[in-house]
Amino acid sequence: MAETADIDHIPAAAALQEDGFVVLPALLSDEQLTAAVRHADSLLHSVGWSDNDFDGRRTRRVYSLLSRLGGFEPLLIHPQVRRLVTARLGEVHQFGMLFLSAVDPGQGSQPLHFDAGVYPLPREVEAETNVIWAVDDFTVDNGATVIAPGSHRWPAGRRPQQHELVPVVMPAGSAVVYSGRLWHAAGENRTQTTRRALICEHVLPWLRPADNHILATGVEQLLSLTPELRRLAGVAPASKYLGVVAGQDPEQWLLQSNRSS
Ligand SMILES: O=C(O)CCC(=O)C(=O)O
Repeated sequence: MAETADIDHIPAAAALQEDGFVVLPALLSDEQLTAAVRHADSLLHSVGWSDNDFDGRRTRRVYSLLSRLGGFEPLLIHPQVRRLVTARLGEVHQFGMLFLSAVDPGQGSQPLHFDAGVYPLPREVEAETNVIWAVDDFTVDNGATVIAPGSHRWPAGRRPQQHELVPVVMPAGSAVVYSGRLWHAAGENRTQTTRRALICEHVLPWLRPADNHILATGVEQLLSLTPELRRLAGVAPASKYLGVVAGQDPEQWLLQSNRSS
């Protein structure tokens, strides 16, 4: 089983660097967890199963969360998680894929993968640092994410064997932070209950994010977000010359467009 780290005592950043992941147990208060669970319930209410083997034909997924953050907001900006992600990717980074995943009873194991595999980059590039929040307890039987510790260092082409995989068992309200190069997958759900997770990828600012948050969220909703979440949505430019709007800082442009509308 993957070991957990007490972020106050074990240097979580060092564990993340060394093992490619770190489990941060019970980060949420009872109130925050209750709000997140309620929000997950409401989002999943009318959602059907995915239509492909990767996402899972007994898995429900909800995307475009920035326009309906509800009880998920504290998870996306949790200070301990933010510090770890920033230590890996630098001050300016953005959300990649961001979704709620509900692995229902009967869902088999997901194909093993590493998230940064969507980018045609050398394996050595740390392009992503990602977080899986347990909305429900993650157990060996209910589809806890399985990971291959240390696999973020493996060369291209090496794939995990079954004996190299360990389940990330953690109570609801915990998070696993992991490298985008770490091999992992959602586990098989052999129970009668659903295992829900909020999955939040973060990518370098000069890469195209897997999800187009600007379009999915829209200008009006972007303006309703905090400046931090707007930056994470991809509004922040990667540099003075990358990601500007008509030569202007996008944040300034957005605020001006709001004033003049
Ligand atoms: O749900 C999980 O445990 C992991 C899902 C995942 O890695 C993915 O869909 O990319």
